Amino acid sequence: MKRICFFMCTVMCAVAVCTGCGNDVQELYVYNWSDYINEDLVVQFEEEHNCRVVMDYYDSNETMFAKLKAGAAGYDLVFPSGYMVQIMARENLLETLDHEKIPNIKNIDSAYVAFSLDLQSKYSVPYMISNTGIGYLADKVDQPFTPSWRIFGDARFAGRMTMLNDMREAIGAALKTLGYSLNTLNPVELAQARDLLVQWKKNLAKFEADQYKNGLVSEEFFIVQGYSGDLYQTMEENSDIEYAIPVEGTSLACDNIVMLKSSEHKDLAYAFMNFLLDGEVAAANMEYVYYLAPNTAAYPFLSDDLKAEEPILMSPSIIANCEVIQDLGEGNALYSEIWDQVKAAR
Ligand code: SPD
Repeated sequence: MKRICFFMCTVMCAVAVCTGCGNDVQELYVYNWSDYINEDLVVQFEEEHNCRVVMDYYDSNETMFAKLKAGAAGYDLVFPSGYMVQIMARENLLETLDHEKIPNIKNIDSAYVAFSLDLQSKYSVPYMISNTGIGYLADKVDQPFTPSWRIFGDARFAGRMTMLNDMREAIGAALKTLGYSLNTLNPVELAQARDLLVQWKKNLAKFEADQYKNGLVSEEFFIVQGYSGDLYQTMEENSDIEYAIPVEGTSLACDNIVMLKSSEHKDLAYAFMNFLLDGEVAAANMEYVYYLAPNTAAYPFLSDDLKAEEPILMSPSIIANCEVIQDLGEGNALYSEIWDQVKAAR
Protein backbone atom coordinates (compact mmCIF):
# COMPACT_ATOMS: atom_id res chain seq x y z
CA MET A 1 0.00 0.00 0.00
CA LYS A 2 2.86 2.31 0.96
CA ARG A 3 4.51 1.64 -2.39
CA ILE A 4 1.23 2.34 -4.27
CA CYS A 5 0.75 5.63 -2.35
CA PHE A 6 4.26 6.67 -3.30
CA PHE A 7 3.48 5.97 -6.96
CA MET A 8 0.27 8.05 -6.73
CA CYS A 9 2.13 10.94 -5.09
CA THR A 10 4.78 10.78 -7.79
CA VAL A 11 2.12 10.92 -10.48
CA MET A 12 0.38 13.83 -8.74
CA CYS A 13 3.66 15.72 -8.50
CA ALA A 14 4.28 15.12 -12.19
CA VAL A 15 0.80 16.41 -13.01
CA ALA A 16 1.32 19.44 -10.79
CA VAL A 17 4.58 20.20 -12.52
CA CYS A 18 3.02 19.81 -15.96
CA THR A 19 0.11 22.09 -15.10
CA GLY A 20 2.39 24.79 -13.82
CA CYS A 21 1.60 24.52 -10.09
CA GLY A 22 5.16 23.44 -9.32
CA ASN A 23 7.00 26.12 -11.29
CA ASP A 24 8.66 27.59 -8.21
CA VAL A 25 10.53 24.40 -7.39
CA GLN A 26 13.23 22.65 -9.36
CA GLU A 27 12.52 19.16 -10.63
CA LEU A 28 14.77 16.15 -10.85
CA TYR A 29 13.77 13.39 -13.26
CA VAL A 30 14.83 9.95 -12.11
CA TYR A 31 14.46 6.77 -14.17
CA ASN A 32 14.85 3.75 -11.90
CA TRP A 33 13.84 0.14 -11.35
CA SER A 34 10.58 -0.19 -9.44
CA ASP A 35 10.63 -0.83 -5.66
CA TYR A 36 14.25 0.28 -5.57
CA ILE A 37 14.29 3.30 -3.28
CA ASN A 38 12.94 4.17 0.16
CA GLU A 39 10.29 6.80 -0.60
CA ASP A 40 10.73 8.48 2.80
CA LEU A 41 14.26 9.33 1.68
CA VAL A 42 12.96 10.87 -1.51
CA VAL A 43 10.64 13.08 0.53
CA GLN A 44 13.55 13.99 2.83
CA PHE A 45 15.65 15.02 -0.17
CA GLU A 46 12.77 17.06 -1.64
CA GLU A 47 12.38 18.94 1.64
CA GLU A 48 16.10 19.54 2.08
CA HIS A 49 16.50 20.81 -1.47
CA ASN A 50 13.10 22.43 -2.04
CA CYS A 51 12.61 20.35 -5.15
CA ARG A 52 10.39 17.68 -6.65
CA VAL A 53 11.75 14.29 -7.63
CA VAL A 54 9.72 12.87 -10.50
CA MET A 55 10.16 9.13 -10.81
CA ASP A 56 9.66 6.87 -13.80
CA TYR A 57 10.30 3.13 -13.78
CA TYR A 58 11.68 0.36 -15.98
CA ASP A 59 11.84 -3.39 -15.53
CA SER A 60 15.06 -4.28 -17.33
CA ASN A 61 18.29 -2.68 -18.47
CA GLU A 62 17.38 -3.38 -22.08
CA THR A 63 13.94 -1.72 -21.80
CA MET A 64 15.54 1.40 -20.31
CA PHE A 65 18.30 1.51 -22.93
CA ALA A 66 15.88 1.00 -25.83
CA LYS A 67 13.70 3.84 -24.55
CA LEU A 68 16.63 6.25 -24.24
CA LYS A 69 17.99 5.25 -27.63
CA ALA A 70 14.54 5.81 -29.14
CA GLY A 71 14.82 9.43 -28.00
CA ALA A 72 13.12 9.55 -24.59
CA ALA A 73 14.38 12.82 -23.15
CA GLY A 74 14.23 14.70 -19.90
CA TYR A 75 15.70 12.19 -17.47
CA ASP A 76 18.60 13.27 -15.25
CA LEU A 77 19.59 10.11 -13.38
CA VAL A 78 19.32 6.42 -14.29
CA PHE A 79 20.25 3.23 -12.36
CA PRO A 80 21.74 0.70 -14.83
CA SER A 81 23.64 -2.48 -14.00
CA GLY A 82 27.41 -2.49 -14.58
CA TYR A 83 27.38 -4.05 -18.05
CA MET A 84 24.75 -1.53 -19.17
CA VAL A 85 26.84 1.39 -17.87
CA GLN A 86 29.57 0.22 -20.26
CA ILE A 87 27.11 0.08 -23.17
CA MET A 88 25.64 3.50 -22.38
CA ALA A 89 29.10 5.04 -22.05
CA ARG A 90 30.06 3.63 -25.45
CA GLU A 91 26.91 5.20 -26.89
CA ASN A 92 28.02 8.55 -25.46
CA LEU A 93 24.91 8.85 -23.28
CA LEU A 94 26.71 9.42 -19.98
CA GLU A 95 28.18 12.43 -18.25
CA THR A 96 31.73 12.03 -16.91
CA LEU A 97 31.33 12.47 -13.17
CA ASP A 98 32.98 15.30 -11.24
CA HIS A 99 33.91 13.58 -7.98
CA GLU A 100 34.31 16.91 -6.19
CA LYS A 101 30.55 17.28 -6.43
CA ILE A 102 30.03 13.89 -4.76
CA PRO A 103 32.02 14.10 -1.50
CA ASN A 104 30.24 11.01 -0.12
CA ILE A 105 31.91 8.97 -2.85
CA LYS A 106 34.51 8.34 -0.14
CA ASN A 107 31.96 6.02 1.53
CA ILE A 108 31.95 3.50 -1.31
CA ASP A 109 33.28 0.16 -0.14
CA SER A 110 36.30 -0.58 -2.32
CA ALA A 111 35.77 -4.30 -1.74
CA TYR A 112 32.82 -4.20 -4.13
CA VAL A 113 33.89 -1.65 -6.74
CA ALA A 114 35.06 -4.36 -9.16
CA PHE A 115 31.42 -5.54 -9.44
CA SER A 116 30.40 -2.15 -10.83
CA LEU A 117 32.81 -2.65 -13.79
CA ASP A 118 33.55 1.12 -13.72
CA LEU A 119 36.66 0.86 -11.56
CA GLN A 120 37.42 4.59 -11.40
CA SER A 121 33.73 5.60 -11.08
CA LYS A 122 34.21 7.62 -14.24
CA TYR A 123 30.54 7.45 -15.25
CA SER A 124 28.82 5.78 -12.32
CA VAL A 125 28.67 5.35 -8.57
CA PRO A 126 27.62 1.97 -7.14
CA TYR A 127 24.06 1.97 -5.77
CA MET A 128 22.95 -1.55 -4.80
CA ILE A 129 24.24 -5.07 -5.30
CA SER A 130 21.84 -7.93 -5.97
CA ASN A 131 21.86 -11.58 -6.84
CA THR A 132 19.14 -13.42 -8.71
CA GLY A 133 17.47 -16.49 -7.33
CA ILE A 134 14.27 -18.43 -6.86
CA GLY A 135 11.35 -17.17 -4.81
CA TYR A 136 8.88 -19.89 -3.90
CA LEU A 137 5.97 -20.81 -1.68
CA ALA A 138 7.44 -23.29 0.79
CA ASP A 139 4.24 -25.32 1.11
CA LYS A 140 3.96 -25.88 -2.65
CA VAL A 141 7.35 -27.46 -3.31
CA ASP A 142 8.88 -30.79 -2.23
CA GLN A 143 10.60 -30.60 1.13
CA PRO A 144 13.48 -30.45 1.73
CA PHE A 145 13.69 -28.07 -1.23
CA THR A 146 16.91 -28.18 -3.22
CA PRO A 147 16.99 -24.93 -5.16
CA SER A 148 17.79 -25.60 -8.80
CA TRP A 149 17.03 -23.71 -11.98
CA ARG A 150 15.81 -27.09 -13.28
CA ILE A 151 12.58 -26.57 -11.30
CA PHE A 152 11.39 -24.57 -14.32
CA GLY A 153 11.38 -27.87 -16.24
CA ASP A 154 9.00 -29.48 -13.74
CA ALA A 155 5.61 -29.83 -15.44
CA ARG A 156 3.83 -30.25 -12.07
CA PHE A 157 4.14 -26.47 -11.73
CA ALA A 158 3.11 -25.63 -15.29
CA GLY A 159 1.41 -22.24 -15.46
CA ARG A 160 2.45 -21.39 -11.90
CA MET A 161 5.98 -20.26 -12.59
CA THR A 162 7.58 -17.14 -14.10
CA MET A 163 11.06 -16.22 -15.20
CA LEU A 164 12.47 -12.73 -15.60
CA ASN A 165 11.76 -10.87 -18.81
CA ASP A 166 15.44 -9.98 -18.79
CA MET A 167 17.53 -11.69 -21.44
CA ARG A 168 20.82 -11.81 -19.57
CA GLU A 169 19.11 -13.23 -16.46
CA ALA A 170 16.94 -15.83 -18.20
CA ILE A 171 19.64 -17.03 -20.62
CA GLY A 172 22.14 -16.78 -17.76
CA ALA A 173 20.10 -19.19 -15.62
CA ALA A 174 20.01 -21.73 -18.46
CA LEU A 175 23.75 -21.35 -19.05
CA LYS A 176 24.56 -21.86 -15.36
CA THR A 177 22.32 -24.96 -15.32
CA LEU A 178 24.40 -26.42 -18.14
CA GLY A 179 27.61 -25.62 -16.29
CA TYR A 180 28.63 -22.73 -18.55
CA SER A 181 29.58 -19.13 -17.88
CA LEU A 182 26.69 -16.70 -18.13
CA ASN A 183 29.01 -14.54 -20.24
CA THR A 184 29.88 -17.24 -22.77
CA LEU A 185 30.26 -16.35 -26.43
CA ASN A 186 30.45 -19.99 -27.49
CA PRO A 187 27.64 -20.50 -30.05
CA VAL A 188 27.20 -24.17 -29.16
CA GLU A 189 26.72 -23.37 -25.47
CA LEU A 190 24.34 -20.54 -26.30
CA ALA A 191 22.28 -22.79 -28.58
CA GLN A 192 22.01 -25.39 -25.80
CA ALA A 193 20.90 -22.69 -23.35
CA ARG A 194 18.28 -21.50 -25.86
CA ASP A 195 16.91 -25.02 -26.24
CA LEU A 196 16.73 -25.51 -22.48
CA LEU A 197 14.95 -22.18 -22.04
CA VAL A 198 12.46 -23.10 -24.77
CA GLN A 199 11.68 -26.33 -22.86
CA TRP A 200 11.19 -24.38 -19.63
CA LYS A 201 9.01 -21.83 -21.38
CA LYS A 202 6.32 -24.51 -21.86
CA ASN A 203 5.84 -24.50 -18.08
CA LEU A 204 6.01 -20.74 -17.55
CA ALA A 205 2.99 -18.49 -17.14
CA LYS A 206 5.18 -15.77 -18.67
CA PHE A 207 8.49 -13.98 -18.74
CA GLU A 208 7.85 -11.06 -16.40
CA ALA A 209 10.08 -8.72 -14.41
CA ASP A 210 7.76 -6.64 -12.26
CA GLN A 211 4.31 -8.08 -11.53
CA TYR A 212 5.74 -11.47 -10.61
CA LYS A 213 6.19 -10.11 -7.08
CA ASN A 214 2.46 -9.50 -6.60
CA GLY A 215 1.75 -12.85 -8.28
CA LEU A 216 3.88 -14.66 -5.73
CA VAL A 217 2.33 -12.79 -2.81
CA SER A 218 -1.20 -13.56 -4.03
CA GLU A 219 -0.14 -17.19 -4.68
CA GLU A 220 -1.09 -16.99 -8.34
CA PHE A 221 2.51 -18.09 -8.91
CA PHE A 222 4.32 -20.71 -6.82
CA ILE A 223 7.87 -20.37 -8.11
CA VAL A 224 9.54 -17.35 -9.70
CA GLN A 225 12.96 -16.28 -10.86
CA GLY A 226 13.56 -12.88 -9.29
CA TYR A 227 15.96 -10.37 -7.83
CA SER A 228 17.04 -10.98 -4.24
CA GLY A 229 15.79 -7.77 -2.62
CA ASP A 230 12.51 -7.79 -4.51
CA LEU A 231 11.80 -11.27 -3.23
CA TYR A 232 12.75 -10.33 0.32
CA GLN A 233 10.20 -7.50 0.00
CA THR A 234 7.49 -10.03 -0.90
CA MET A 235 8.25 -12.01 2.28
CA GLU A 236 6.89 -9.06 4.28
CA GLU A 237 3.50 -9.68 2.68
CA ASN A 238 3.36 -13.47 2.63
CA SER A 239 5.24 -15.47 5.26
CA ASP A 240 5.16 -18.66 3.13
CA ILE A 241 7.60 -17.13 0.64
CA GLU A 242 11.23 -18.18 0.76
CA TYR A 243 14.26 -17.19 -1.28
CA ALA A 244 17.10 -19.44 -2.41
CA ILE A 245 20.08 -19.24 -4.69
CA PRO A 246 20.21 -22.20 -7.10
CA VAL A 247 22.95 -24.75 -6.58
CA GLU A 248 24.14 -24.28 -10.18
CA GLY A 249 25.05 -20.67 -9.44
CA THR A 250 23.59 -17.36 -10.49
CA SER A 251 24.23 -13.75 -11.48
CA LEU A 252 25.45 -10.87 -9.38
CA ALA A 253 24.68 -7.34 -10.47
CA CYS A 254 25.88 -4.02 -9.19
CA ASP A 255 23.36 -1.38 -10.19
CA ASN A 256 24.80 2.11 -10.38
CA ILE A 257 23.71 5.73 -10.52
CA VAL A 258 24.62 7.50 -13.75
CA MET A 259 23.92 11.02 -14.96
CA LEU A 260 22.78 11.43 -18.53
CA LYS A 261 24.80 13.80 -20.67
CA SER A 262 21.50 15.38 -21.64
CA SER A 263 20.54 16.09 -17.99
CA GLU A 264 19.20 19.63 -17.54
CA HIS A 265 19.49 19.59 -13.74
CA LYS A 266 23.06 18.51 -13.17
CA ASP A 267 23.64 20.28 -9.83
CA LEU A 268 20.50 18.78 -8.35
CA ALA A 269 21.43 15.41 -9.84
CA TYR A 270 24.83 15.55 -8.14
CA ALA A 271 23.12 16.50 -4.88
CA PHE A 272 20.82 13.46 -5.13
CA MET A 273 23.74 11.14 -5.90
CA ASN A 274 25.65 12.51 -2.93
CA PHE A 275 22.56 12.21 -0.71
CA LEU A 276 22.11 8.53 -1.60
CA LEU A 277 25.76 7.85 -0.73
CA ASP A 278 25.42 9.30 2.79
CA GLY A 279 25.92 6.50 5.33
CA GLU A 280 22.69 6.92 7.28
CA VAL A 281 20.68 7.42 4.11
CA ALA A 282 22.19 4.35 2.44
CA ALA A 283 21.44 2.26 5.54
CA ALA A 284 17.80 3.44 5.64
CA ASN A 285 17.57 2.65 1.94
CA MET A 286 18.96 -0.87 2.45
CA GLU A 287 16.51 -1.57 5.26
CA TYR A 288 13.69 -0.75 2.82
CA VAL A 289 14.82 -2.32 -0.48
CA TYR A 290 16.73 -5.28 1.00
CA TYR A 291 19.73 -4.95 -1.29
CA LEU A 292 23.35 -4.30 -0.33
CA ALA A 293 24.54 -0.72 -0.70
CA PRO A 294 28.34 -1.04 -0.85
CA ASN A 295 28.84 1.84 1.55
CA THR A 296 31.20 1.56 4.53
CA ALA A 297 29.54 4.48 6.33
CA ALA A 298 26.19 2.66 6.19
CA TYR A 299 27.20 -0.61 7.82
CA PRO A 300 27.21 0.65 11.46
CA PHE A 301 23.56 1.73 11.08
CA LEU A 302 22.25 -1.64 9.86
CA SER A 303 19.92 -3.70 12.02
CA ASP A 304 21.02 -7.12 13.26
CA ASP A 305 18.08 -8.64 11.36
CA LEU A 306 19.36 -7.33 8.04
CA LYS A 307 22.94 -8.28 8.81
CA ALA A 308 21.80 -11.88 9.40
CA GLU A 309 20.49 -12.26 5.84
CA GLU A 310 23.43 -13.63 3.86
CA PRO A 311 21.87 -13.31 0.38
CA ILE A 312 21.25 -9.59 1.04
CA LEU A 313 24.63 -8.89 2.61
CA MET A 314 26.39 -10.95 -0.09
CA SER A 315 28.54 -13.03 2.25
CA PRO A 316 31.68 -14.59 0.68
CA SER A 317 29.92 -17.96 0.28
CA ILE A 318 27.12 -16.28 -1.70
CA ILE A 319 29.57 -14.35 -3.88
CA ALA A 320 31.47 -17.57 -4.57
CA ASN A 321 28.33 -18.95 -6.23
CA CYS A 322 27.74 -15.85 -8.38
CA GLU A 323 29.08 -14.49 -11.64
CA VAL A 324 28.95 -10.83 -12.67
CA ILE A 325 27.11 -10.13 -15.94
CA GLN A 326 29.68 -8.55 -18.26
CA ASP A 327 29.36 -6.24 -21.24
CA LEU A 328 30.25 -8.49 -24.17
CA GLY A 329 30.70 -5.75 -26.76
CA GLU A 330 29.69 -7.05 -30.17
CA GLY A 331 28.87 -10.37 -28.48
CA ASN A 332 25.83 -8.74 -26.83
CA ALA A 333 24.02 -9.25 -30.14
CA LEU A 334 24.33 -13.03 -29.75
CA TYR A 335 22.24 -12.84 -26.59
CA SER A 336 19.63 -10.65 -28.30
CA GLU A 337 19.34 -13.21 -31.13
CA ILE A 338 18.95 -16.12 -28.73
CA TRP A 339 16.39 -14.15 -26.73
CA ASP A 340 14.35 -13.35 -29.84
CA GLN A 341 14.34 -17.05 -30.69
CA VAL A 342 13.17 -17.98 -27.18
CA LYS A 343 10.42 -15.36 -27.29
CA ALA A 344 9.24 -16.56 -30.71
CA ALA A 345 9.25 -20.26 -29.76
CA ARG A 346 5.96 -22.01 -28.97
N1 SPD B 1 13.56 -3.75 -8.08
C1 SPD B 1 14.84 -3.51 -8.62
C2 SPD B 1 15.63 -4.70 -8.89
C3 SPD B 1 16.94 -4.43 -9.53
C4 SPD B 1 17.90 -5.49 -9.23
N2 SPD B 1 19.01 -5.49 -10.08
C5 SPD B 1 18.78 -5.88 -11.40
C6 SPD B 1 19.92 -6.61 -12.01
C7 SPD B 1 19.63 -7.00 -13.42
N3 SPD B 1 20.62 -7.87 -13.97
